[in-house]
Amino acid sequence: MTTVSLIGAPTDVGASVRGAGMGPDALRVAGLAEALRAHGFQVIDRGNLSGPPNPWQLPVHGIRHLPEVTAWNRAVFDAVATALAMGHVPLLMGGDHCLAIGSISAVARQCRQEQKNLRVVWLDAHTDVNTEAISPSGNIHGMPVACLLGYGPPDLVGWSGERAALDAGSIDFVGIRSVDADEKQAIRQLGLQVFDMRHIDEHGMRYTMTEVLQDVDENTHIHVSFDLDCLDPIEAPGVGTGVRGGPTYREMQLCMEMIADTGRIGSIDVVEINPALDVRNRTAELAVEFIRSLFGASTLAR
Ligand code: 6HN
Ligand code: MN
Ligand code: MN
Ligand code: MN
Repeated sequence: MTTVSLIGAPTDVGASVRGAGMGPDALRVAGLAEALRAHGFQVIDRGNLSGPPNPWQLPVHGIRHLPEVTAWNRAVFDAVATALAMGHVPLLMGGDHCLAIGSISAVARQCRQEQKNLRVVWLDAHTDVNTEAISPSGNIHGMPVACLLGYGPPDLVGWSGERAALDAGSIDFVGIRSVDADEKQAIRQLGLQVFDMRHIDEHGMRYTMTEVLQDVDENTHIHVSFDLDCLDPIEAPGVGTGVRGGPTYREMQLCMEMIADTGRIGSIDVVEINPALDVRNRTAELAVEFIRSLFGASTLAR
Protein backbone atom coordinates (compact mmCIF):
# COMPACT_ATOMS: atom_id res chain seq x y z
CA MET A 1 0.00 0.00 0.00
CA THR A 2 1.24 3.47 -0.83
CA THR A 3 1.95 5.70 2.14
CA VAL A 4 1.66 9.44 1.69
CA SER A 5 3.67 11.63 4.08
CA LEU A 6 2.12 15.05 4.58
CA ILE A 7 4.77 17.64 5.42
CA GLY A 8 3.64 21.13 6.45
CA ALA A 9 5.91 24.10 5.81
CA PRO A 10 4.00 27.10 7.15
CA THR A 11 5.90 30.06 5.74
CA ASP A 12 5.57 32.93 3.29
CA VAL A 13 9.23 34.05 3.42
CA GLY A 14 9.63 33.70 -0.35
CA ALA A 15 6.43 35.50 -1.30
CA SER A 16 5.38 39.06 -2.05
CA VAL A 17 2.08 38.88 -0.16
CA ARG A 18 1.67 37.60 3.40
CA GLY A 19 -0.60 34.65 4.18
CA ALA A 20 0.71 31.53 2.40
CA GLY A 21 2.07 30.36 5.76
CA MET A 22 -1.45 29.33 6.68
CA GLY A 23 -1.64 26.93 3.73
CA PRO A 24 -0.89 23.69 5.60
CA ASP A 25 -3.73 24.13 8.07
CA ALA A 26 -6.12 25.21 5.32
CA LEU A 27 -5.38 21.90 3.58
CA ARG A 28 -5.91 19.98 6.82
CA VAL A 29 -9.21 21.75 7.46
CA ALA A 30 -10.24 20.96 3.88
CA GLY A 31 -9.77 17.27 4.68
CA LEU A 32 -6.68 16.34 2.69
CA ALA A 33 -5.65 13.36 4.84
CA GLU A 34 -9.21 12.02 5.07
CA ALA A 35 -9.70 12.31 1.30
CA LEU A 36 -6.58 10.30 0.57
CA ARG A 37 -7.43 7.69 3.20
CA ALA A 38 -10.91 7.30 1.74
CA HIS A 39 -9.18 6.60 -1.53
CA GLY A 40 -7.21 3.71 -0.01
CA PHE A 41 -3.89 5.28 0.89
CA GLN A 42 -2.13 5.21 4.21
CA VAL A 43 -1.55 8.83 5.24
CA ILE A 44 0.84 10.08 7.88
CA ASP A 45 0.58 13.74 8.79
CA ARG A 46 4.07 14.68 9.94
CA GLY A 47 2.84 17.99 11.32
CA ASN A 48 4.52 21.27 10.55
CA LEU A 49 8.22 21.98 10.13
CA SER A 50 9.56 24.97 11.96
CA GLY A 51 11.73 27.78 10.75
CA PRO A 52 12.41 31.48 11.13
CA PRO A 53 9.64 34.07 11.06
CA ASN A 54 9.17 36.31 8.03
CA PRO A 55 11.33 39.39 8.72
CA TRP A 56 9.47 41.35 6.01
CA GLN A 57 12.54 43.19 4.71
CA LEU A 58 13.55 44.77 1.43
CA PRO A 59 15.73 42.87 -1.05
CA VAL A 60 19.47 42.73 -0.40
CA HIS A 61 21.50 42.45 -3.63
CA GLY A 62 18.35 41.62 -5.57
CA ILE A 63 17.01 38.99 -3.19
CA ARG A 64 14.66 38.98 -0.20
CA HIS A 65 15.02 36.91 2.94
CA LEU A 66 17.82 34.66 1.69
CA PRO A 67 18.83 33.34 5.17
CA GLU A 68 15.22 32.58 6.10
CA VAL A 69 14.44 30.95 2.75
CA THR A 70 17.58 28.84 3.11
CA ALA A 71 16.61 27.70 6.62
CA TRP A 72 13.08 26.71 5.59
CA ASN A 73 14.35 24.85 2.56
CA ARG A 74 16.88 22.94 4.66
CA ALA A 75 14.03 21.69 6.84
CA VAL A 76 11.97 20.78 3.76
CA PHE A 77 14.91 19.01 2.12
CA ASP A 78 15.49 16.84 5.21
CA ALA A 79 11.81 15.97 5.68
CA VAL A 80 11.28 15.09 2.00
CA ALA A 81 14.50 13.06 1.90
CA THR A 82 13.40 11.13 5.01
CA ALA A 83 9.98 10.36 3.54
CA LEU A 84 11.50 9.18 0.24
CA ALA A 85 14.04 6.99 2.02
CA MET A 86 11.12 5.23 3.73
CA GLY A 87 9.50 4.62 0.36
CA HIS A 88 6.71 7.09 1.04
CA VAL A 89 5.23 9.67 -1.32
CA PRO A 90 6.05 13.05 0.21
CA LEU A 91 3.38 15.71 -0.18
CA LEU A 92 4.75 19.11 0.77
CA MET A 93 2.04 21.44 2.03
CA GLY A 94 3.32 24.98 1.52
CA GLY A 95 3.94 27.63 2.13
CA ASP A 96 5.09 29.59 -0.87
CA HIS A 97 6.79 28.19 -3.96
CA CYS A 98 10.37 28.89 -2.81
CA LEU A 99 10.05 25.60 -0.90
CA ALA A 100 10.27 23.62 -4.13
CA ILE A 101 14.03 24.18 -4.00
CA GLY A 102 14.40 21.91 -0.97
CA SER A 103 11.68 19.51 -2.01
CA ILE A 104 12.82 18.87 -5.57
CA SER A 105 16.51 18.81 -4.60
CA ALA A 106 15.73 15.94 -2.23
CA VAL A 107 13.69 14.18 -4.92
CA ALA A 108 16.49 14.61 -7.48
CA ARG A 109 19.05 13.15 -5.10
CA GLN A 110 16.86 10.13 -4.37
CA CYS A 111 16.16 9.57 -8.07
CA ARG A 112 19.88 9.59 -8.81
CA GLN A 113 20.51 7.04 -6.07
CA GLU A 114 17.76 4.79 -7.42
CA GLN A 115 18.72 5.47 -11.06
CA LYS A 116 15.25 6.71 -11.86
CA ASN A 117 14.36 9.29 -14.48
CA LEU A 118 12.91 12.37 -12.81
CA ARG A 119 10.22 14.33 -14.63
CA VAL A 120 8.94 17.53 -13.04
CA VAL A 121 5.53 18.90 -14.04
CA TRP A 122 5.35 22.54 -13.01
CA LEU A 123 1.69 23.65 -12.81
CA ASP A 124 1.74 27.43 -12.45
CA ALA A 125 0.73 30.78 -13.92
CA HIS A 126 4.43 31.70 -13.65
CA THR A 127 7.64 29.97 -14.74
CA ASP A 128 9.53 30.93 -11.53
CA VAL A 129 12.85 30.98 -13.38
CA ASN A 130 14.07 34.41 -12.27
CA THR A 131 17.45 34.89 -10.63
CA GLU A 132 18.58 37.62 -8.28
CA ALA A 133 20.14 39.32 -11.31
CA ILE A 134 16.88 39.61 -13.25
CA SER A 135 14.01 39.35 -10.76
CA PRO A 136 11.81 42.45 -10.70
CA SER A 137 10.71 41.71 -7.12
CA GLY A 138 13.55 39.91 -5.35
CA ASN A 139 11.00 37.37 -4.10
CA ILE A 140 12.49 33.90 -4.08
CA HIS A 141 9.19 32.19 -4.90
CA GLY A 142 9.82 33.54 -8.40
CA MET A 143 13.25 31.82 -8.54
CA PRO A 144 13.02 28.12 -7.53
CA VAL A 145 13.30 26.72 -11.06
CA ALA A 146 16.45 28.73 -11.74
CA CYS A 147 17.98 27.46 -8.48
CA LEU A 148 17.12 23.87 -9.39
CA LEU A 149 18.71 24.32 -12.83
CA GLY A 150 21.91 25.55 -11.16
CA TYR A 151 21.45 29.33 -11.40
CA GLY A 152 20.94 31.43 -8.29
CA PRO A 153 22.59 32.42 -5.04
CA PRO A 154 25.20 29.81 -3.97
CA ASP A 155 23.25 29.18 -0.76
CA LEU A 156 20.33 27.77 -2.75
CA VAL A 157 22.15 25.86 -5.49
CA GLY A 158 23.64 22.37 -5.51
CA TRP A 159 21.64 20.69 -2.77
CA SER A 160 20.94 17.53 -4.75
CA GLY A 161 24.66 16.78 -4.87
CA GLU A 162 25.04 18.13 -8.41
CA ARG A 163 25.19 21.78 -9.35
CA ALA A 164 21.89 21.34 -11.19
CA ALA A 165 19.21 19.19 -9.57
CA LEU A 166 17.40 19.22 -12.91
CA ASP A 167 18.34 19.62 -16.53
CA ALA A 168 16.13 21.76 -18.71
CA GLY A 169 14.71 18.73 -20.51
CA SER A 170 13.28 17.14 -17.38
CA ILE A 171 10.81 19.91 -16.48
CA ASP A 172 7.63 20.92 -18.31
CA PHE A 173 5.53 23.95 -17.46
CA VAL A 174 1.75 23.94 -17.84
CA GLY A 175 -0.67 26.86 -17.50
CA ILE A 176 1.85 29.67 -17.90
CA ARG A 177 0.58 33.21 -18.58
CA SER A 178 2.87 35.56 -16.66
CA VAL A 179 6.57 35.72 -17.47
CA ASP A 180 8.80 38.69 -16.66
CA ALA A 181 10.79 40.41 -19.42
CA ASP A 182 14.21 38.93 -18.67
CA GLU A 183 12.67 35.65 -17.63
CA LYS A 184 11.53 35.19 -21.25
CA GLN A 185 15.11 35.38 -22.39
CA ALA A 186 16.16 32.86 -19.72
CA ILE A 187 13.49 30.43 -20.96
CA ARG A 188 14.82 30.66 -24.51
CA GLN A 189 18.46 30.37 -23.48
CA LEU A 190 17.79 27.37 -21.27
CA GLY A 191 15.53 25.73 -23.85
CA LEU A 192 12.69 25.16 -21.38
CA GLN A 193 9.48 23.54 -22.56
CA VAL A 194 6.68 25.93 -21.66
CA PHE A 195 3.07 24.97 -22.44
CA ASP A 196 1.53 28.38 -21.98
CA MET A 197 -2.18 29.19 -21.94
CA ARG A 198 -2.17 29.92 -25.64
CA HIS A 199 -0.87 26.42 -26.28
CA ILE A 200 -3.67 25.00 -24.13
CA ASP A 201 -6.23 27.25 -25.89
CA GLU A 202 -5.11 26.09 -29.31
CA HIS A 203 -4.39 22.42 -28.69
CA GLY A 204 -6.45 21.63 -25.61
CA MET A 205 -5.37 20.19 -22.26
CA ARG A 206 -5.59 16.61 -23.54
CA TYR A 207 -3.05 17.06 -26.33
CA THR A 208 -0.86 19.26 -24.10
CA MET A 209 -0.62 16.59 -21.41
CA THR A 210 0.09 13.95 -24.03
CA GLU A 211 3.12 16.02 -25.00
CA VAL A 212 4.16 16.56 -21.37
CA LEU A 213 3.93 12.87 -20.51
CA GLN A 214 5.17 11.35 -23.78
CA ASP A 215 8.53 10.08 -22.50
CA VAL A 216 7.31 8.74 -19.16
CA ASP A 217 8.23 5.06 -18.75
CA GLU A 218 8.15 2.50 -15.93
CA ASN A 219 11.43 3.85 -14.55
CA THR A 220 10.15 7.43 -14.29
CA HIS A 221 9.46 9.31 -11.05
CA ILE A 222 7.00 12.16 -11.65
CA HIS A 223 7.13 15.14 -9.32
CA VAL A 224 4.22 17.55 -9.56
CA SER A 225 4.85 21.06 -8.30
CA PHE A 226 1.34 22.48 -8.02
CA ASP A 227 1.10 26.23 -7.51
CA LEU A 228 -2.60 26.96 -6.97
CA ASP A 229 -2.28 30.19 -8.95
CA CYS A 230 -2.09 27.96 -12.01
CA LEU A 231 -5.87 27.88 -11.89
CA ASP A 232 -8.01 30.73 -13.00
CA PRO A 233 -8.58 33.03 -9.99
CA ILE A 234 -12.32 32.64 -10.57
CA GLU A 235 -11.92 29.07 -9.35
CA ALA A 236 -9.06 29.64 -6.90
CA PRO A 237 -9.18 33.14 -5.38
CA GLY A 238 -6.96 32.30 -2.39
CA VAL A 239 -3.56 33.02 -3.93
CA GLY A 240 -1.16 35.95 -3.56
CA THR A 241 -0.19 36.41 -7.21
CA GLY A 242 -3.29 35.46 -9.18
CA VAL A 243 -3.39 36.03 -12.93
CA ARG A 244 -6.59 35.75 -14.90
CA GLY A 245 -6.97 33.47 -17.88
CA GLY A 246 -5.94 30.16 -16.34
CA PRO A 247 -7.19 26.61 -16.87
CA THR A 248 -10.76 25.86 -15.88
CA TYR A 249 -11.79 23.35 -13.26
CA ARG A 250 -12.41 20.69 -15.88
CA GLU A 251 -9.14 21.30 -17.70
CA MET A 252 -7.20 21.00 -14.46
CA GLN A 253 -9.06 17.80 -13.55
CA LEU A 254 -8.08 16.30 -16.89
CA CYS A 255 -4.47 17.35 -16.35
CA MET A 256 -4.41 15.60 -12.96
CA GLU A 257 -6.20 12.48 -14.22
CA MET A 258 -3.78 12.09 -17.12
CA ILE A 259 -0.82 12.31 -14.75
CA ALA A 260 -2.53 9.74 -12.48
CA ASP A 261 -3.02 7.39 -15.44
CA THR A 262 0.75 7.03 -15.79
CA GLY A 263 0.92 5.47 -12.31
CA ARG A 264 4.28 7.17 -11.83
CA ILE A 265 3.49 9.97 -9.37
CA GLY A 266 6.22 9.97 -6.73
CA SER A 267 6.16 13.33 -4.95
CA ILE A 268 4.14 16.53 -4.83
CA ASP A 269 4.30 20.16 -3.76
CA VAL A 270 1.05 22.00 -3.07
CA VAL A 271 1.95 25.63 -2.66
CA GLU A 272 0.81 29.25 -2.67
CA ILE A 273 -2.59 28.73 -1.04
CA ASN A 274 -3.26 31.98 0.80
CA PRO A 275 -6.16 31.57 3.25
CA ALA A 276 -6.07 35.30 4.08
CA LEU A 277 -7.25 36.01 0.52
CA ASP A 278 -9.54 33.03 0.15
CA VAL A 279 -13.32 32.71 0.26
CA ARG A 280 -14.46 30.12 2.82
CA ASN A 281 -11.41 27.88 2.22
CA ARG A 282 -12.49 27.32 -1.38
CA THR A 283 -8.95 27.20 -2.77
CA ALA A 284 -7.76 24.59 -0.26
CA GLU A 285 -10.89 22.50 -0.91
CA LEU A 286 -10.21 22.74 -4.62
CA ALA A 287 -6.62 21.66 -4.03
CA VAL A 288 -7.87 18.58 -2.15
CA GLU A 289 -10.13 17.67 -5.08
CA PHE A 290 -7.26 17.95 -7.55
CA ILE A 291 -4.89 15.97 -5.35
CA ARG A 292 -7.47 13.17 -5.16
CA SER A 293 -7.51 13.12 -8.95
CA LEU A 294 -3.74 13.13 -9.07
CA PHE A 295 -3.83 9.99 -6.93
CA GLY A 296 -6.27 8.29 -9.28
CA ALA A 297 -9.75 9.16 -8.09
CA SER A 298 -12.00 9.71 -11.10
CA THR A 299 -15.72 9.68 -11.76
CA LEU A 300 -15.98 6.00 -12.67
CA ALA A 301 -12.92 4.59 -10.92
CA ARG A 302 -13.68 2.59 -7.83
N1 6HN B 1 4.86 32.15 -7.57
N2 6HN B 1 7.42 36.58 -11.64
C1 6HN B 1 7.04 37.26 -10.42
C2 6HN B 1 8.26 37.46 -9.53
O1 6HN B 1 8.15 38.23 -8.58
O2 6HN B 1 9.30 36.88 -9.80
C3 6HN B 1 5.96 36.49 -9.68
C4 6HN B 1 6.40 35.17 -9.14
C5 6HN B 1 5.29 34.37 -8.52
C6 6HN B 1 5.84 33.13 -7.91
O3 6HN B 1 3.66 32.39 -7.75
O4 6HN B 1 5.24 31.01 -7.13
MN1 MN C 1 5.01 29.30 -8.55
MN1 MN D 1 2.59 31.18 -9.53
MN1 MN E 1 9.36 17.91 -22.20
